[in-house]
Amino acid sequence: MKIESVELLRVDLPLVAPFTTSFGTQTIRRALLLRVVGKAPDAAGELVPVVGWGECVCLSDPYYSPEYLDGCAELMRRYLLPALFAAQADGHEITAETTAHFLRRVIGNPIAKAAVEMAILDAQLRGRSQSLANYFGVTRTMVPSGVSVGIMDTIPELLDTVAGYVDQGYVRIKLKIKPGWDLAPVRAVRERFGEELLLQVDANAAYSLVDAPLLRRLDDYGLLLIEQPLADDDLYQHAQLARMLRTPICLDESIVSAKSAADAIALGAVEIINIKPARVGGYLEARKIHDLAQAHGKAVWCGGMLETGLGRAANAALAGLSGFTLPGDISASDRFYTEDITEPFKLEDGQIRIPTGPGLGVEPIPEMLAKYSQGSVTVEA
Ligand code: OSB
Ligand code: MG
Repeated sequence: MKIESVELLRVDLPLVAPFTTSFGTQTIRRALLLRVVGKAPDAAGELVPVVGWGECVCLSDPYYSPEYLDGCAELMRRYLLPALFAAQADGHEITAETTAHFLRRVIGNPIAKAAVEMAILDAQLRGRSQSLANYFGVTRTMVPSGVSVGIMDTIPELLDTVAGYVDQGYVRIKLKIKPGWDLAPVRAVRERFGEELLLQVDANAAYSLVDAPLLRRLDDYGLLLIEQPLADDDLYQHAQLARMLRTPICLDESIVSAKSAADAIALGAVEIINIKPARVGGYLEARKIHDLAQAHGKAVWCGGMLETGLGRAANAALAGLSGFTLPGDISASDRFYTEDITEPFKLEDGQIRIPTGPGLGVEPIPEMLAKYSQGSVTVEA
């Protein structure tokens, strides 16, 4: 496509309730959106004006991953967008498929790079009136919806919260755990909701291998998986832990690319992969990991990063691929927000509908953007 400008929009969305993980508490979603303006080929190859949207799902602080939101905006403005514009000025064609290549000089920073690629992919698909689901070859219309439940002050509060989600129809519950909040909440939820509840836990790297005896006690509760028990770079230790537990190990933070996924599989460090497109540099790399995992007989599911409707739409499309055999953290918009910036995603019989319109199939509602805006800057090509 031909990019003319990229607008970076900061939006603050209040959360319906604080969300606590082993690495901190969030009460607001500081979001960063990208609006790419330019021209892209339509189905007949004629250049037509397009607008594409991307969402940078990085968190405010570098406590989940090394990137942080304001740093992403700065990186885009100073490095990523200039690199793309320079490639374009040199006569190169910028497409979603070539974006990662033109950003390769910048080391790391997958979440920021993913957001740029997402906006270009949306613009490109809108040009030719193709949905993201169709681009992925997805034929499913709905994906099962799970919910990630934060750490609470008390067990009764947790049970009430989980009961609310179960009543709404969520088909899988994920409990955030940390040392001191692990066996008791898992036991309580199992006792209250029974053996049939699809239940899993996420430690966000809060344990180390000396905790293996404690983690082994989770084996009694029939969990689908334990997500990221050890540190991001503890691949070898995860492989050792896997041999001590019956609960399958799922990796989130450790999987930053298809290469790291291949390494983790080869090492025996992972049985199930949480695919978060941003964490691995974008939706195209995410699809590669899906394909790789499927070839190795490993299940994958789509993780979440408290996305607005933009990221949620794209995640739903990706999760329609056949290897996504476990419910993802793709909840309804009202799991986190009273008002989303797009038409809200609703739970329908425990599922989320995959958008069918061109590109992401959703776009920000101007009034919502205006209401929650924290300002924007435009970078011209
Ligand atoms: O580890 O999966 C995680 C949210 C922010 C950062 C990391 C994680 C999460 C979640 C929430 O668990 C998933 C969601 O968006 O529903
Ligand atoms: Mg996780």
